[in-house]
Amino acid sequence: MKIQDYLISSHNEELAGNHSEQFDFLKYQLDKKGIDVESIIDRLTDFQVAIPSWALGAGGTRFGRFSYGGEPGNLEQKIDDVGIIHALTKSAGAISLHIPWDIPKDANAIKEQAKSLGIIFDAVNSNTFQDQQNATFSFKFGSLCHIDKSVRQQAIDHNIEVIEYGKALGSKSITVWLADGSTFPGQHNFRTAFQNTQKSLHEIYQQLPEDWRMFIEYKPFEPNFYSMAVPDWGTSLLLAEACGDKAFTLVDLGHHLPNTNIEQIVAILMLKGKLGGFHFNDSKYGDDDLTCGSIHPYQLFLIFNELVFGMENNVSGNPPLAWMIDASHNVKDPLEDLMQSLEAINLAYGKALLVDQKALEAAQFENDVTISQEVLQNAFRTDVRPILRETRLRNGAAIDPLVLYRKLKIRESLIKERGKNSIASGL
Ligand code: PSV
Ligand code: MN
Repeated sequence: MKIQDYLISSHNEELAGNHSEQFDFLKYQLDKKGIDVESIIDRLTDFQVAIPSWALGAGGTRFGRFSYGGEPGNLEQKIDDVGIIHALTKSAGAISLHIPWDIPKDANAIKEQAKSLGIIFDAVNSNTFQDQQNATFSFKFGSLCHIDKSVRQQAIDHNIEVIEYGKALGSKSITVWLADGSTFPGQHNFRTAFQNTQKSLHEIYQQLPEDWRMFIEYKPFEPNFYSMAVPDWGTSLLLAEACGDKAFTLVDLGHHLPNTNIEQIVAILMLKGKLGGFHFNDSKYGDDDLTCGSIHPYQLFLIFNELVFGMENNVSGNPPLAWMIDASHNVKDPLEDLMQSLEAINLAYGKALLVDQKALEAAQFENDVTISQEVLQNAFRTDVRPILRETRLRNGAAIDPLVLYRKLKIRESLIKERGKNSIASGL
């Protein structure tokens, strides 16, 4: 299913009058403060967030899964769904695939399809947290960290195969997230588990094409509840440093214990030139995979403030970041939820671009804590939604993507096309 341009234009024509009033007023106010709205629009236009192939269907919990209806049943349909989101927002121009769920039968045809929708292939993801059909060894007790060399080799080979699939599609990175760890004290020798993980990652790293990057994701617990092979950013950074220049830490917002200062982690990783990418979501308790910005919008803004500062003061040559949403949808239409996440991410980015960095630096220099807070909160409390709408309007996207999605009855069409019980392969 493809959204025709004229449907977007007529939606925009309907909303244009009201939108212009709001945008012109905000622009006038920001101009007076010396803020260049045009450059914010340019930055937002360039900002593309990848959609993971596994977030397009209902995720489910440990207790059950309730199908959404019209879920994409194959890779082509997943790309179509990202095409819908991208057409409506023009800010989701990439898809991240998970192997073996998304093995393309015909890589060239898949590439063509994605290209026709303005979508590129973001990082490819390996999967050693499930046993694959006909696999010789089980990953029940780990993969890259496993005590048995043969199991480690099977996991290494899988990652190398994932790189091959990525090469065929034009991806430029692989993300390794490991479920490896132990659930009970005594189950693992921590040092051995770390050394095995490091050696295995290095073997994969050696097969990385010259222009590729490897992202090492960390997570403090789950599925293992006592120790994880890569529990935190420090371990990820050690492993990335041991691999080499093309290996980086990847921050998934949900992979922190409650109240962790994620913005500080981001700042230090960027200072060291070792932040590779980002998985956006939100959480109240753990890896809840909720809609971005639905629980902690101020934290998201503070993270973006560090990202903006890091990008503008890039002393260590941190490469451009890979942005991706990593969420799970159990009670909302996945496409609607993803658009809500995109809105929250763009809002946080837009607000962070408003921060008066000079005033903040001056206040910090004076130890003026009150003004430091004011500077940040002035930006956070500015409603930048008119700027987001203007960005979409100029780029041919919908002024209000969610309203148009509902008006066009897209979910209903997808159910008609794919059936009520189609199931997306994935988590
Ligand atoms: C599991 O926690 C997880 O959500 C990780 O964040 C990965 O990025 C994702 O699954 C896909 O493997
Ligand atoms: Mn993730």
